[in-house]
Amino acid sequence: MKPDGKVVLLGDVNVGKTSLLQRYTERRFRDTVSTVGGAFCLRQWGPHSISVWDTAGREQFHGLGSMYCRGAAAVILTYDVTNLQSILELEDRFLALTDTASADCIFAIVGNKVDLTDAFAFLPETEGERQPPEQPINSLISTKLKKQVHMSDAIALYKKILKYKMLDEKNAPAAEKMCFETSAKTGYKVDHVFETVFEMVVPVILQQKTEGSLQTVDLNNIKTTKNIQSSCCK
Ligand SMILES: Nc1nc2c(ncn2[C@@H]2O[C@H](COP(=O)(O)OP(=O)(O)OP(=O)(O)O)[C@@H](O)[C@H]2O)c(=O)[nH]1
Ligand SMILES: [Mg+2]
Repeated sequence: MKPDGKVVLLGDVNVGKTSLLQRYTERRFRDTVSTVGGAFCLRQWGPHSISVWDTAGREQFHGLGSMYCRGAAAVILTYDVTNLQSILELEDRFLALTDTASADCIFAIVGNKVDLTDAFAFLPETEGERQPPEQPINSLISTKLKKQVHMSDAIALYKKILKYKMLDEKNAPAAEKMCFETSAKTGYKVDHVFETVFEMVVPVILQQKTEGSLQTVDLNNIKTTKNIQSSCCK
């Protein structure tokens, strides 16, 4: 059965796209291998089935990106908070791939690996979902790295995307709502990202369905016109 909508994860190699999807679907963090091509999983969201595509960040698969984005209802642009280049790449290399996405595509920007820089990434995401850590939170950050990308950088990128898409800031979802920091390793905010995106793609899916049914009507009209023409020409 064809899914009702499509969500695509895009971003540079090693930022943690596969780990984020794995954390969300399998509820765990485990070793990954660099993705080859792309893979998807299906998620049921209310009455809608949504395919979530994990794509390869490696340069050699770059050409496939726009194919995966075709008709996408949402794109999750992912970077690594400890790697400045990874957010620059989103603008330079990945944004253009979304030209094939749905006209009303939702954009989310996700800064992953926040466990490497911030103690809050070890806090349970929702009350009661996970046990708070027994050790002092600061001692959990084993290799504290310098945060190279801040939320303000992601918000600036989001605004650039709206400009690129020629969308009015007033009508688009607010940047503050669509920029996230996550940790696939601890699970911090991972559900929140996917659930926010799914919630927001429902109207896009409904719109796509309406357009689809309108197209069917158009096709029928074309058929009728052709029939009329052929009978005229007899
Ligand atoms: N500390 C930490 N490491 C992470 C996190 N997410 C992913 N990693 C690690 O980063 C590396 C790359 O993760 P992947 O999920 O394979 O990255 P990817 O974006 O899918 O990479 P490609 O498939 O090559 O495009 C792996 O060693 C992961 O264990 C995270 O939230 N925190
Ligand atoms: Mg991957």
